[in-house]
Amino acid sequence: MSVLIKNGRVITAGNDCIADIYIEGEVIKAIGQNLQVKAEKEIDAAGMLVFPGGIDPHVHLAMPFMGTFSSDDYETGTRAALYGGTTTVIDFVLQTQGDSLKAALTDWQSRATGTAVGDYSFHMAVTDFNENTKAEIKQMIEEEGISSFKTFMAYKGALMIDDRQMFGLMSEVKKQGGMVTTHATNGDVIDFLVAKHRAEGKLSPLYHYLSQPEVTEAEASNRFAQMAGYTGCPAYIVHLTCEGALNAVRDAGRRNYQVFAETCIQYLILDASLYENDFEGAKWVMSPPLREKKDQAALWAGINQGLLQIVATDHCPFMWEQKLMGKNDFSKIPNGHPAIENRIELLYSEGVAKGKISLNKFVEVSSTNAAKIFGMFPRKGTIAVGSDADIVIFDPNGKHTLSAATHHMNVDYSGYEGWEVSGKVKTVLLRGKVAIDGDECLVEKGNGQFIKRSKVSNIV
Ligand code: DUC
Ligand code: ZN
Ligand code: ZN
Ligand code: ZN
Repeated sequence: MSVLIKNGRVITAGNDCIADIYIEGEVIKAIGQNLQVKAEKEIDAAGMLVFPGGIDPHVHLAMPFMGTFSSDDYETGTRAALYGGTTTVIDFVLQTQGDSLKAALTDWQSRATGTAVGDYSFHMAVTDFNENTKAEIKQMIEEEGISSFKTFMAYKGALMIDDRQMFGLMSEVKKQGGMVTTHATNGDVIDFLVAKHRAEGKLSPLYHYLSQPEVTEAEASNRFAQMAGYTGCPAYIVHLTCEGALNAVRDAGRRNYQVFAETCIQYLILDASLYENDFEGAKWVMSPPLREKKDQAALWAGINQGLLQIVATDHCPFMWEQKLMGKNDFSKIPNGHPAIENRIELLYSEGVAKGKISLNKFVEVSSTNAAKIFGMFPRKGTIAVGSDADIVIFDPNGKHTLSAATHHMNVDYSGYEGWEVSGKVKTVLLRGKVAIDGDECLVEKGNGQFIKRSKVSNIV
């Protein structure tokens, strides 16, 4: 199959020009003005923005968590991602403590293989670092194409590792050419505050927020960054939400440590006032919680200063029925919110259209940097000859309203109900195939490929 996309405004991290893109099979064969080629399919993209398929490196599909499972599986989650202009996602395999990394990987593969509609990869979450796990790191990187190792500094019990394990893991991962990532909040302090609030009978979603103050994240981010600096291990902080944590990253940079960081779309545009709406606030119970307006300003600045390289989602949807598990106790509300489908349109609308970030920066943080940091560049993350033809055709004037009634995520509410966005994902190509055409999804369950990733190159 060959496709010619004509006359679009082609935006990459470093370019912005009107051009045609010629695709043969799964990859881009030529880019230029007035290309004289015959293709089996022509798409007129005049007046449209054309940019690389989004990469969301932080999603949780069909994840066992807090006694339930996140409600999007690989089929519904990656399909919704495609509708929203995201062609590749990276999910987290969670090791079961006492068990091997390989066993967890096999489990996750069984849920994703033959199910995903869009492309996907895995991070490996190490929840029990010991001599056996240590021996598996090299194999994960070299044989499985999994070069990033996620850790939790909170969720004591099933997920959290202590600093001794963190240090050991960083030392080994550095040696093998990988990266350590973390959920950077101080689990012990959070557990103290959760217990205190529960003992005082303070049980509404607001107390989820008040149990994870900024200091819990700033402290853990700094501790993680310092350990990364000392061990020399490339490091990455997921879902960074606040000014204090951003300053920990800034300090690490001043010491020439290699600490990358991601924020998520919700932290840029929503704030903690949403927790004041009684149990309605459960829609935004996620960890870390939403923060303050001053943090939003810090995060936008952090993007433009290059301190935050990626805007992801931490997509982890739960049905309202599942959220109700915590009706009488905030600590039992499954943590997470749905955004996999909304990220690109919200970032364009709130970021580019409102003049907070440039179009090139938008492409960088929604796609290119994730491909570079996580070892998929230049196959993914750009529009270039030889790259996978993962392409979004976007109508910058496609105003519409976000709603659970029209979204494709398997969740019965929207965190953005009634939100007006100023642009719309119109057509999406995944490896040369038209996957989304307006309201239609033209690719099937099983179309998504597992993307093996390379060692960490250290270049962004
Ligand atoms: N935070 C969430 O909100 N959900 C999943 C895991 C996490 O760290
Ligand atoms: Zn997390
Ligand atoms: Zn997460
Ligand atoms: Zn939309």
